[in-house]
Order: sequence, then C-alpha cells, then structure tokens
Amino acid sequence: MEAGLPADRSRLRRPDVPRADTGIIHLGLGAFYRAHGAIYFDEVMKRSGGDWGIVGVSLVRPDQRDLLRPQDFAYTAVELGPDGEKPQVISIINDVLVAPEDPQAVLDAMSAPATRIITLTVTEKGYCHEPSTGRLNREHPDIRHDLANPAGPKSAIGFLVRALERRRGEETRPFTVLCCDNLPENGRVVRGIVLEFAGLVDQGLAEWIAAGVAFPSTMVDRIVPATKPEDIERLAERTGVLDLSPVMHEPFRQWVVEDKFVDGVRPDFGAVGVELVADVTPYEHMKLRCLNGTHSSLAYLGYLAGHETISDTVADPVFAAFVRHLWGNEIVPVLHAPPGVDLGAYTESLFERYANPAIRHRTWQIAMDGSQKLPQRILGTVMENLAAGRVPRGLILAIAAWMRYVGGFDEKRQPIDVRDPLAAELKTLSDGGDNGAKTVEALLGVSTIFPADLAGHAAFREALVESYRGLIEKGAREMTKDVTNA
Ligand code: CS2
Repeated sequence: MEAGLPADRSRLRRPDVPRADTGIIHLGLGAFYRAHGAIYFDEVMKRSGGDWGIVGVSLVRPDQRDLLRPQDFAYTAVELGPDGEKPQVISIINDVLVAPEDPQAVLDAMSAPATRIITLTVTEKGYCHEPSTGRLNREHPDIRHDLANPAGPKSAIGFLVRALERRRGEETRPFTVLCCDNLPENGRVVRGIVLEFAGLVDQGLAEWIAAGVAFPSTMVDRIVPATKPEDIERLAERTGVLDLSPVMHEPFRQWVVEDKFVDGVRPDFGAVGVELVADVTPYEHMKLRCLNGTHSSLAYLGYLAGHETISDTVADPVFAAFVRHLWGNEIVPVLHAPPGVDLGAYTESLFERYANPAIRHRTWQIAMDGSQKLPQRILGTVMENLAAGRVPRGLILAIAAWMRYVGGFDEKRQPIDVRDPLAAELKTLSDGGDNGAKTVEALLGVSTIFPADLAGHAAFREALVESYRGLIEKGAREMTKDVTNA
C-alpha cells in the first residue's frame, strides 16, 4: 500500500502552529475522539488559547502510538461531505502512552497538577459495568485485577481511582472526569462506578471523590466510520503527505456538556460551538434513542439482509420506510424534546446523515458490542411503549435481529464475525435453543442486558418470538417490510 506514496510523515505537523501544554489526559484513543473531542480542543486552542493539549492513552494496544509517533502525533481529519473531502491537520496531541507497557507513566500523567480534565472514550464495555443496571461489575477480570494491583491498573476505572487516590495523597486538586461515550447520563453513571470501586479501596477516598470530583454528563455526536486502506491512499495522493492514521468523519458534529467542572476550570467551549447546559439528559435520550437506537436496528437487520453500510441500507426503500416508522411511531412518541428542538426536523436530518454515500459506515462495525448497547439504545424505548400499552414491533424486530445475529450465521448460512464481550456466552445460549421460543427465552435470561420486568413481559415475549421465527422463516427484509405494512 505504501509503494509510490510520499514518505515524509514528519511534515504533517506545521511548525507555525504553537504546541499547547498538556491539560487533558484522554483514555481510549480511538477514531471517534480524534474526529470529535480532539478537533474541538484543537479549535479552542487556536481561538482562545489555554493549556489544553492532550496526552492520549491507549489502554490495550500500541498501534495508535506506533502510527502517530513518526508523525509527531499530528494527523489528518477528513470531512466527507456532499461537496467532496476537506482535510485538516489536527496537532493537539502531544504524546500517546500505552498503558500495558507502562501503567506508572499513565498514573504520573493523570496525577500531574497541570492535568485538569480526563476525557474518556473507552466504548460502552470499557466501563466494566452491567449495562442493565449501570453498576460496577465486581466480577469483571480487569476490576478484580485492578483491586489487587494498585500500581498497575488495566481498566479506565482502575486508572481513574488510583490517580485520584494519588492526587488526594499529594494534596493536588482533583480533576474533572469528562465521559464522551454513548452511555445514558454518562457522567452520573461513571461517577457511580468510580465511587463503587473507590469504596472497595478506601471509604475515605470514595468520600473525597464524591465531594470534590466533577463528572459532567455529555452528549457526543459525529459519525466516524473506521478508516480504510483506500482512504489513506486517496488522502496521500491528494495532499502529497503520507498520514498512516487519518480519521474520516461526516460534516455534522454536536457536543452538549453539563457545565460542571472542578474549580470551574475548562476550555472556552462556548467559542467553538459546544453547548453548555444545566441538564444533558434530554439531549442524551434524544441522541441515544433516535440515532444510536436506529443505527443498531439498521445494523442488525441491514446486515442480515446483506447490506454492507448504513447508506446502502437506507437506500433500500424497505429500510428507509422502516427507520421513519421507528422514529415516528415508536421512538419520538415517548421522548421529551430538549428545549427548542423539533424532533421531526431532528430525525429528518438524521436520515440525511445516514444517506450520505461518502460515509461507508459498515453495518458490521455498528453491530459490535450489542450486549453493551441494547439497553440504552433500544430497551428503554421498548419499556416505555409497553407501559403506554403499545407493542413496538419495529424495535422488537431489531432485538430479534440481534438475537439472530449473535447466533453467528447470516441468512446464507455464512458465519458472522460477532464481536462482543459476551459473544461466547451468547453463542452457547443460541446454540442450545430451538430456533424459536427456547432460544429467545435463553437470550432474554441474560440479566446484564434485559431487566427482569422486560424479560417477563408477556406481550413483549410473544412479539419477540414471532419476530425471531419470522426472521428465520422469511428473512430480515421481508420481516422489516411487514412492520411498516402492518
Ligand atoms: C454507532 C456510533 O458504532 C456505533 O455503535 O452507532 O458510533 C455512532 O456513529 C455515533 O454515536 C454517532 O455519534
């Protein structure tokens, strides 16, 4: 792939852009953060200044550090819009640490007095919690490890608590924990998980954290498909500089942040369009349910129907009608709109974002980690419909499609590469079933996903079994069509 491409990667960082001192340590340096939070911080620095440079931390693999270091941690963010591609170089990252290689260096960086904010994108599963309850999973291997090894944590939660423990010991002010993952009321949930872990270490520490650490909730939004080898080549041909780790993103972005920071210290968010609000909950619900809920629904059904990307899926009229049905009949009726937001216009703009053909966002990518995503994206909406006396058949079909997906074979009996922390358990449950009521029952028994009152709801179970059987007998596309014809 590199043959014939310009090789001087150090030319990416422009010498005339001043380097910001580090004020932020970011845990979980994936493409989403580099195409969202990091760009906002880069703009804040250019507009208003401040010590908001970022040290990224990879919690698992060294790949990002190895790719970014020869580029002096600069990279290109490419906007994929209707008028073509717009690349810009982002140079807000000062260094990348790899936690398993040197956990002490990560704790040192997090404990430094200059560090004021820890941002996180560790994905849903990275919080080592139970998605159905939001509580710490004390049996999680990384949590057990981190409780036993204070000097060398593995999990984000372990790093947060041990760094705060050190700051308390050294009488350094605490930092703000800014969660940028798609969890509901993400600040409140992460606070609960951190306090539970801290309480297992030292009750006094838990009290100190409860009193002094801020965990603002946030709503983050930007569609960022995984970078493909052809993206790298195209970009290099266009710019004449080889960037081995660019990020691709849609034009749209949104960041809503609860204005609650330790000592009021935060970047000048207002200058770059971050919305600062007193209560993020209605924004989070809107985004998680309207966007992520339909994303996951389209991902499972679209994948089973043979569609590679979200834009391919909504180009199919059956799925276009289906997603509009989900918004209009199942999701929006149980939502409270944030102040001044028209949900009809919001969902219509989501449709346009999905349809953007420049964004090759694979259904397989979105289908990952369903066990960690379903509760906040889909199950809450389903429960609220049931409570209002309605059976939301479209979302129930999406849950059935997830059940079919984790069984590991598509409609042509081809194996599916199911990526999920519970993949093995889900496969065993699925294999032990009868491709009907028993399979559904076995999967509904996974209590970290399905709350007992939902799993036991008669009308829900009945509709789910019917959908699941229908997927096997008629296939995803026919079943999807049935929902909107009903
Ligand atoms: C997607 C999200 O992969 C997924 O699960 O639903 O990453 C989605 O693209 C973002 O949340 C959009 O803001």
